[in-house]
Amino acid sequence: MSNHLIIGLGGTGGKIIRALRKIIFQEFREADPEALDIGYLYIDSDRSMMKANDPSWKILGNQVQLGKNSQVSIEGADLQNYLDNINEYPGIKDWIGDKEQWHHILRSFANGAVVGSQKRRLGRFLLACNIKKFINSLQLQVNQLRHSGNADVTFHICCGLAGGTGSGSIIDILTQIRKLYPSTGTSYKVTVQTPKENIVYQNNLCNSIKHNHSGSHIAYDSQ
Ligand SMILES: Nc1nc2c(ncn2[C@@H]2O[C@H](COP(=O)(O)OP(=O)(O)OP(=O)(O)O)[C@@H](O)[C@H]2O)c(=O)[nH]1
Ligand SMILES: [Mg+2]
Repeated sequence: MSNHLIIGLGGTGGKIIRALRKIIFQEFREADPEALDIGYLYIDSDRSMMKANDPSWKILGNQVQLGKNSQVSIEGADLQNYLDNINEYPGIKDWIGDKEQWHHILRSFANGAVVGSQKRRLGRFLLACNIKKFINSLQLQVNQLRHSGNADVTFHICCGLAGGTGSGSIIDILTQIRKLYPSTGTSYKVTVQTPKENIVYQNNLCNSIKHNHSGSHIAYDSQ
């Protein structure tokens, strides 16, 4: 079987991975059957679905939660420091926008962790601040899949479009994957889960994905 890496962004991405792992468990009676060459990467600024004993990942009395190597928390820490020294971050500087506006946004989190909060640019910012962590985890997953001897990997990227984390990070995630794995043997599938009412916005994002990345895309009706 060919290699597949399922990448879930934000809460919706995590829920898609969780549903897939439950279906696999129901079929095979184990979470990671040897017959399937599937890796997972769940990236979120909200860690509530990442706990080892989270009951929502249970099926037929068994826990199918992801291992730590499959989880990338991009919760924000010290974002103000990035803003104060923005010239040191050329990869962020050009799109981050008005520092004053950010001041108000970050203040709303007080001393708590900064999560995407349905703000796409914040989701992008959070990924940018954690990009090395993401790249390390991505490479680890791809290397593990390639141990089978087959170098080809299909990347499946899943997320919702109305949140901050998933829709804010999807373009950069695709770009990083294409940069790291440019070989022609590598293919991409972007699974965007969105209700029908969002069709206009969905199309805008999909066009953006098509123009910037030649990977295929499947739109889902979540209803
Ligand atoms: N109507 C609609 N709701 C959505 C869509 N995508 C996500 N949602 C809802 O928006 C909320 C946030 O969705 P998440 O998938 O958790 O968003 P996220 O990518 O994690 O981003 P944040 O939570 O904002 O950081 C949830 O209540 C979702 O059900 C969408 O495309 N359409
Ligand atoms: Mg969320």
